[in-house]
Amino acid sequence: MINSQGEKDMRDKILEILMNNSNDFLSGEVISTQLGITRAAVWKHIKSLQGEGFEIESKSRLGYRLMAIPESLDQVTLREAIKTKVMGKNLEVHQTIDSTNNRARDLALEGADEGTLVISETQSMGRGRLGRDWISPKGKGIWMSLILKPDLPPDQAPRITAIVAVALRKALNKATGLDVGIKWPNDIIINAKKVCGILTEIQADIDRIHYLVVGIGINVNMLADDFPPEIASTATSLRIAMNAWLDRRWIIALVMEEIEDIYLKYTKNKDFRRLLDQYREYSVTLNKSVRVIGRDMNFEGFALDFDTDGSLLVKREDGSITKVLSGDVSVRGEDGYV
Ligand code: BTX
Repeated sequence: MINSQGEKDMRDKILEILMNNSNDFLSGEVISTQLGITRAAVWKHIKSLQGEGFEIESKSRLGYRLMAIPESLDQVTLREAIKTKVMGKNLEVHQTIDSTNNRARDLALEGADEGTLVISETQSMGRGRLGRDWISPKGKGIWMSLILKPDLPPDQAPRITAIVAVALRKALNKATGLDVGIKWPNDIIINAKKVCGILTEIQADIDRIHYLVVGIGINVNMLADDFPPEIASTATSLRIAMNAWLDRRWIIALVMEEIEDIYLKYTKNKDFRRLLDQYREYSVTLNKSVRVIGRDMNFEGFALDFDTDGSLLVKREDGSITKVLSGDVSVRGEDGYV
């Protein structure tokens, strides 16, 4: 049983060595010399990794060889999969946690770098906007939070949600080949159902963002009966849409690539208009009759356009235009969820 931090670090080092030499057998002696531990200790870690689901062939005189890694997410194998320079470079993987957004917030408060990523196999208190729950069944989705530190005033934070939405849409389209849309402000849609949600939380002064935690929940390998009845008709997963199981590591890597590309371009040239064009192109909200339901508003109108701060412009029956800020409202198409 591996329980101390030192033991965990050793487990990670042994796994790294095995991954970097997976074409050959590596003797217990070579590993033990490299790490300054006994061969018995190496053997104990190998047994424990096998218990976690790593397939490690063991041959007397030859040593150990890694044959296959388990589906469950793990810091070492995920680090290997993610090829980006900033996003996901610092990585924390948990088996279970209350909410990855909470952990990312704590890390940001401790000064974690931009691009730090927290992932968990399940969340006991995953949340959406306005105190809503986010269902996060173990091992079936991607529940993760990314720390960003854009040099922006806080009223422009919705732009970051829009940037991440555009990046997620692109990544999920690459992963599935399917039509993927964006429902303003924070849902990614396949077949008119929610496959992914974004929860942006912010820590800021009046004129400057300190950090943003962008929580991303992607339903990957859930089947229809993994969704509780109250969301069965509005939620879907990549597996349901594709009729195929997907590798979560690959999708996380794709998402990190797209966020890095789009976010870093934006922070360099600050050209939000170009980004809005892409947001408009894939929007399933625009040019539709919508119902705006907020804390202190409830009205019908026509979704006209997005403003340069990322808000939605809705034309009301009397011809007036109301600017709807994200965070305050849910927008429902008149014909159902989208
Ligand atoms: P939202 O408020 O737009 O959506 C929440 C609503 O979506 C719920 O009220 C429910 O109706 C529905 N819902 C709940 N779970 C799911 C699901 N798995 N799939 C589809 N629909 C669902 C969206 O908020 C933002 C969600 C962000 C989730 C990530 S996961 C990692 C990070 N940690 C955390 O606590 N939240 C974020």
